[in-house]
Amino acid sequence: MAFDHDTARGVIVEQSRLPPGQYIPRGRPVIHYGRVPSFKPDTWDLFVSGATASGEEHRFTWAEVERMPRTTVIADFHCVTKFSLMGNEWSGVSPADLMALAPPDPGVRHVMVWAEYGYSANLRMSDFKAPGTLLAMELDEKPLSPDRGFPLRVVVPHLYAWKSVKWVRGIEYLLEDRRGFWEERGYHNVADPWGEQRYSYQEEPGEGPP
Ligand SMILES: Nc1nc2c(c(=O)[nH]1)N[C@H]1C(S)=C(S)[C@@H](COP(=O)(O)O)O[C@H]1N2
Ligand SMILES: [Mo]
Repeated sequence: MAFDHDTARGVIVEQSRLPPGQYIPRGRPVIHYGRVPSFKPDTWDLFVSGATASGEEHRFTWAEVERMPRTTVIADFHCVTKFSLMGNEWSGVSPADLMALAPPDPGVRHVMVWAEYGYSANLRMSDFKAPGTLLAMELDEKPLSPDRGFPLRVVVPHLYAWKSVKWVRGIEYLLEDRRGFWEERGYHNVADPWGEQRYSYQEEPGEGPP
């Protein structure tokens, strides 16, 4: 994971490199499990739940999320099925800015990212807070398309792309790690593409929940 802060452009830029076993496909594949949800701005909200500092759940309307500070990240994106999408410009809310509005309990070490229809992915707090991680609203200076996660998705460019949850609806702070949707179905709990951490049978002690 190598990210630089380009202060002249005000963006965070990842050093572009193809991880082992990955290739650059023709076109720009879109992948997800299930249907594309529709966005209903009047009822949509983003929750921050679990082990919050106050013990209360936080909820933000779409208008409130739109007013949060913006960060831009330029980074590649690696799917475990071996294609990589290089040089994506994501813009949205950094986890640090969201956590300032909805602080976690000091004991929080993991998060579960929740999407429409119950899709989820767990992240170590260190990966959630990493410089390239974003709650993105835009890709390449345009609002996300519906199939890429409109209105809001997480991007974790330094991990395999199933961790980059589309159609995000909430962040759950965890005191103990728990497996998300693909992590429960045989995929690696950490998912570092540089270490080819593809499957759960590759996990070393300490890399997954007991
Ligand atoms: N909500 C949700 N997010 C998801 C998925 C999904 O099935 N549901 N699939 C993941 C997988 S496996 C990949 S490779 C990326 C694909 O992102 P893209 O369609 O923008 O290329 O989204 C991830 N985020
Ligand atoms: Mo994927």
